[in-house]
Amino acid sequence: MSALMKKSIFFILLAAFLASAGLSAQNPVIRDQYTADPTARVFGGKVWLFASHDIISPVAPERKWFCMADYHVFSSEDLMDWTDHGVILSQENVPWGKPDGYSMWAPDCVEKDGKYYFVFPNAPREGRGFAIGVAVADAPEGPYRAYEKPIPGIWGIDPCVLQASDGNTYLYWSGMGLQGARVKEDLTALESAPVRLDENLPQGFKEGPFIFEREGRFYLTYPWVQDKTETLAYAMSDNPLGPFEFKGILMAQSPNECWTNHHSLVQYKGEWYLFYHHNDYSPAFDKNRSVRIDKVVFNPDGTILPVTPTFRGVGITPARSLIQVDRYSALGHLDAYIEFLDEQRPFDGWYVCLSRPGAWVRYDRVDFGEEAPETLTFRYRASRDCSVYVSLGEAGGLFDLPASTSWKSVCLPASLSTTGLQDLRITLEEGADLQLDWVSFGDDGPVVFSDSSTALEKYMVPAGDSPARPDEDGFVRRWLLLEPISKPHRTNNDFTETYLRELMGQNYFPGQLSDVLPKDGARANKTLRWHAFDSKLFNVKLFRFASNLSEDRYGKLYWMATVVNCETDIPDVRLATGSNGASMWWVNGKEVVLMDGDRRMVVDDCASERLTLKKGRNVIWGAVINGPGLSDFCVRFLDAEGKPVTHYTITTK
Ligand code: FUB
Repeated sequence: MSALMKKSIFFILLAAFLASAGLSAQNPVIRDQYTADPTARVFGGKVWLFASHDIISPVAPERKWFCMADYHVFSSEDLMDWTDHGVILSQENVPWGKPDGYSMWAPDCVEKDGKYYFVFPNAPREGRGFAIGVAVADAPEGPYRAYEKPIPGIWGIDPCVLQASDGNTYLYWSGMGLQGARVKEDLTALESAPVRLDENLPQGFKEGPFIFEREGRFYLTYPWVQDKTETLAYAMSDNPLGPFEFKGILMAQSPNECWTNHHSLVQYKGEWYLFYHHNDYSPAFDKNRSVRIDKVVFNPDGTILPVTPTFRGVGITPARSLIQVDRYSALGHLDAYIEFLDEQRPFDGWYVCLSRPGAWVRYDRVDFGEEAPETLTFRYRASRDCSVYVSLGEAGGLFDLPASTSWKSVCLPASLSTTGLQDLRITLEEGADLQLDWVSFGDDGPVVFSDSSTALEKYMVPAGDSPARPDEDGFVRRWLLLEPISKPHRTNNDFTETYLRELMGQNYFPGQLSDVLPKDGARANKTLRWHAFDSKLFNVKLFRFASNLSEDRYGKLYWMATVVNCETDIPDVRLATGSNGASMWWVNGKEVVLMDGDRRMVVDDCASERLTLKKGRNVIWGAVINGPGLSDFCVRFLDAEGKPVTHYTITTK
């Protein structure tokens, strides 16, 4: 081991990649766009989240008001991993709505006889204020078609539908107080005159009614301004249209004065959850909000215990994932606080700062499974050497973190006899101003890297939780990379077309070229793992990736994959590639580019035939082989005029 290597202590990125990142139901739950006014419904065993989609006004950004042009829907089977099914309805597709009204406020959705009825308020072409419309689909994710006309006789916002046990369907909304009426099952018309629901309730502005039935009783829950901003309050009745008796506050007003709150309650897998919103990603502008989830507990008499909003949210976090301790369950005292990693890029998330000895952060419900971990990786920054004590139930240990003014990941041996479900607590023992981005437990033993190998951070970083976008030149920078396979070659002249087809046609791992990608950190075979990266450069530096793993970096075959997600079909595009050395590329299972010979990395060196990127997921696979010398690649899509295609997102699942 070189002197440099001895000096370096376990500089590592990799242990963190052993984990499958992103699986954790921390708040907010949607981390790449604003979401508000959540209505959660259970269809087909999954939770479907119908939400408003807050944006900054594209026409008058200085107008600080609500602005929404469309709706997305999200689904989850575990409330932890959410799939964004994309836009289900936009303002241009509502025949009766203003195509530039930007008023697609709080929605709801219900199912009846295999049809999904999506109910939403919108600004009508004629007149002022809001009408309430309906769009229908055969599946919760759409496609939805809006009715020609809004529901007659309603002016208002915040529709909520109840399919009651009495066999009737009821619609509730706000506008001139909270109102409710019986409606037809297909929501085309009211079947009874609207009644006021709030007449017996305490004074104060109310909106956003959400009504549900539980054990024969009806709960009218609603945002209510008791003091300055909206609390969530509730009332109960034996009748779906009341009269309702006020019961109390379900969630207090927010301390940072986000003026609105809006919510729904849902029972899923035996537990009750409150979906609500807060302006986590937009502290300076409270009309850009984000959905959160916390648990709800009912008292034996049917009343509801007040819900405390948390960052930690619901669900269990695997110990071997990136544990975002800034989404804490509790903080030690005022010497611990959170900050954005980058204020200009709020969706990158936060770090927690332990500013003085004694400051601590606690993160509950970490699952270690049956095996105690062998390593603990910290991603951190600190201007002084720090020591932290990590406790997990009975187990605990002291960890030294050397000063580092830039973000760095350090993997340390951890002899913590910890299994099962534990609450994690990290206390600063020595040092000051320790900033922690995440921690992650692992199994493979710490890997010692030389200082130069830490330079990988200059080229690529672990893929973020939120979907990525191509860069402004259209280059795809998010990739799953398989640790390189040894294929010694003294020269690159061997890379003929026949040789490449034979080499890359062999089977190296299960699921090769398949539509389903391996998880970040998953093993491809006994020795090699997959890692999801965001490249800092347009060209992905495979050589750096290899040299970070071992000194042996020549004569390697690399496999890579990514997913391009399109909102609509994108026809007439070419996959343009460059690589050092030879490579092959596949789109949706079909070979589209083969680059043979002794190549240098040249942008758009080869391009595929014209192809269509289909609406939804498009899976791209690649394989690059190199003998002596550096290795890298770049990939982008070009349109019919040769311009980069940039209107899609990139994920690795
Ligand atoms: O999202 C716009 C409006 O803010 C909703 O309709 C209200 O309930 C409030 O959350």
